[in-house]
Amino acid sequence: PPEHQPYRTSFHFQPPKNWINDPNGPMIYRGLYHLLYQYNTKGATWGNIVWAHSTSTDLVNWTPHEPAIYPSQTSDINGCWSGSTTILPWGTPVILYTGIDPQNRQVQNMAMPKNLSDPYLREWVKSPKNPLMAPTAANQINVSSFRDPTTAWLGPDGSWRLIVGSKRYSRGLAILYRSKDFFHWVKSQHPLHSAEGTGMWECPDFFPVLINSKLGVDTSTMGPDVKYVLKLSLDDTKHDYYTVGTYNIDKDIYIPDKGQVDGDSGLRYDYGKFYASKTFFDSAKNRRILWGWINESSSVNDDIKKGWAGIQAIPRALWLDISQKQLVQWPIREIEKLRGNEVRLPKQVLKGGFSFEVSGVTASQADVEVSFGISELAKAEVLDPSWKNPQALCSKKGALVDGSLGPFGVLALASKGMQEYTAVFFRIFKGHDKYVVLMCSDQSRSSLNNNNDKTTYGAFLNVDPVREKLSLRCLIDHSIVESFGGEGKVCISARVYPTLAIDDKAHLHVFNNGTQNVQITALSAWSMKKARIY
Ligand code: DQQ
Repeated sequence: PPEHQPYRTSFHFQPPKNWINDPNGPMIYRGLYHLLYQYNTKGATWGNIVWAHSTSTDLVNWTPHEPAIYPSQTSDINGCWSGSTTILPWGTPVILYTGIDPQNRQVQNMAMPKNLSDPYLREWVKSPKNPLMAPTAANQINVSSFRDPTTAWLGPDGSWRLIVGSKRYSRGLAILYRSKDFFHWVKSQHPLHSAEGTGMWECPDFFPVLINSKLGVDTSTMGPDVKYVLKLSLDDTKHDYYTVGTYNIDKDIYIPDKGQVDGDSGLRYDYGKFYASKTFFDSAKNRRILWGWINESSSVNDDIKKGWAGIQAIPRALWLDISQKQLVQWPIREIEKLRGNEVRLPKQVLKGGFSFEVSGVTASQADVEVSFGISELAKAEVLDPSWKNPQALCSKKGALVDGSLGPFGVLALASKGMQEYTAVFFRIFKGHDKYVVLMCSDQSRSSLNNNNDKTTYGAFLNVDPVREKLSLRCLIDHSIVESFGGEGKVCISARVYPTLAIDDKAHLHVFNNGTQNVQITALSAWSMKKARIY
């Protein structure tokens, strides 16, 4: 085996080597989960893209297969880019993906399984009718901004619909197509949705979510008990943002609800590194599952040295919050199978200015859940009305900046002498009519190696600390800290590359750098076992 690699993860999805990016066409077929993804067969940077393929019975352990799709036709000879699967009503999966043609135009192609009785769906046959959708002079589609078809949904009129990401000048577009037979696709006059100033929309995702339920529904489900989510990956800023709204099937348009914001200042799936994500409906467990690509924060040179780049986030179940204003995400329950010995601490007061080590877990490979209760709310620092940008506020008030209520939280991947650590924490402010909770992931001291991007991330968390406990879960896996605040209302994923806090030299602490005491109402930490990924 190659020399020991401290940054390879143990329970996140990653192939043995090379570059990976977007998750493509996730699905469940005959009880097997399929993950396909953008993969460079030749190196640790983007290029030579094929659809690599793995399957799993539990979304935790994976079996690799040969690439499912690779350039082989005129319509994809310069690349097989992102796309989705649709399960047809009689159970047949169909892939639609973006091909790059000889003129470097982006076109949409189809592939079908060669042998439906192979549960692994190892071989795929491309349609001789490809491309099924192409930019032409008549349809005025931008030839280099036309990609990433979604899962199709079936309307009450018997026509299939899907969207393809695009832009016109700086207006982001979700171009809508309709088809009666899945082969002949006709572009609609109107996009499903568009927004000025947002730039190219990559990897759109459009799906229904149930009101007042954590269960997921098939993409074609309609009716009074669903709302819709439109997710877009903004090429300009590399963030996945979404809005919640309604789908007017008669006009075939999506309308974000009042108060929902299109673009980068809108809601995000994840306020750290997380891009080009995609959901699918898990018909075996009636849930909607989100996959997202998490890129490196290291330099390209370091990526080439280590021979790989990119991992997939732990799959997350996702549903509509009871407020109907945002989504909630939680790591799939199956990941808890990897939990080993548990360290559980009794309820206790965490005094202002104090911290302690949580010992007895493999801190480089752990799952930590902690919840805080706050009684001295009146002592909260007043929120300056100009502090509107949570990420900027987290950078300004990092883990070492004392406050009143907070910063308190977790120090992950900490070295013995505290030269390195990643701090995930809360601060509570007094807003003008309510308390405001800020959640931060501060990477500024995560590594002594300054070639890494150590940007601090942050978000406001919609939890009322008067009535609710403030919970934090961190999935720590060598070079990633994936954090969930408020039981999944805010997610922040950070890539970090400690030089000292590696393997058994990593430590885990709980800290409170505020002047006020807080209560730890529960704390459990588990050593995580290694998943079988390849
Ligand atoms: N990655 C794919 C494109 C997509 C982009 C190419 C998003 O299809 O727009 O690898 O990361």
